[in-house]
Amino acid sequence: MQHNETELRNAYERDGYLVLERFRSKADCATLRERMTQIIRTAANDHATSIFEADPKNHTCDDYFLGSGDKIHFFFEKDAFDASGNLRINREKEMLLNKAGHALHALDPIFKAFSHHASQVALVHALGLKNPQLLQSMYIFKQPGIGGEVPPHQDATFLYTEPSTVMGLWFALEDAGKDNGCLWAIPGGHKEPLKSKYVHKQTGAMAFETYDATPWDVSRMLPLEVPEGSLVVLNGLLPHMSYANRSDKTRHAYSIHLIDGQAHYPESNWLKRSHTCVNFI
Ligand SMILES: O=C(O)CCC(=O)C(=O)O
Repeated sequence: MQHNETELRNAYERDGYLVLERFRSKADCATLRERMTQIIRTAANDHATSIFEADPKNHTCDDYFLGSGDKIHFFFEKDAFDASGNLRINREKEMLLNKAGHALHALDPIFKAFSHHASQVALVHALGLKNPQLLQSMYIFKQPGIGGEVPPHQDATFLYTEPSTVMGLWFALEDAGKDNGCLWAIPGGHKEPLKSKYVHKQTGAMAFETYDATPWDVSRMLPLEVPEGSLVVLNGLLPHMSYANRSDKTRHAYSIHLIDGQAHYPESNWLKRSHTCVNFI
């Protein structure tokens, strides 16, 4: 690794995130973007029309979402449709998607190779994961004009271990700035407790268990504007968000989430660990 490991770990522990500019090459980013286009075109017969909503008030929890842990499923942007469910704008399918997930890292060889890059394996070990396991992957499109806001949240709401070990690796596959919906985060906010958990109830239904309903103070969020190829590492307890993309620019990102295999992974997580969890080597 080019960076000093102790400095990286100290900064990660202090701030709850790291921004590593141009961690991956432009060629690697282009390979992933092109591969995603191919996957979408090959899946043209996939008629599912689930819409992804990140807002906890309307969070997507249909069977298509809950069954996506070991598949590559596609989710549309809410603003692509009108109130009657008809397409509002005339664009190719690939320009209407919100995200694809959640097993790209396990099912597609190109995404698998990108995800397991040796530099990332070294990094997560340096940051303290003893037995890193790769659990889920998402390709996030943040489409021009309709890319929706991702409200402030902690990733440990959606993936939790005891103790909390979740770590997100978010790769900017294109330049991400304030205009096209870059990430924002509260430095040091990972030291605050988890506000809610998305749990699979014994009834089979999904629900948010809320421990603190106070909204995050968005005035404490800093923009993480990064050039293409940059990696943002996010502690699972770090409050972060992204605003809507109202620009005419795309802002593709690829995000993977890891846990430490030494920690307990409760069965109440929406994602079944047995499905796609792989050693991060
Ligand atoms: O890419 C985005 O806009 C948000 C991503 C995010 O919040 C996440 O990966 O946890």
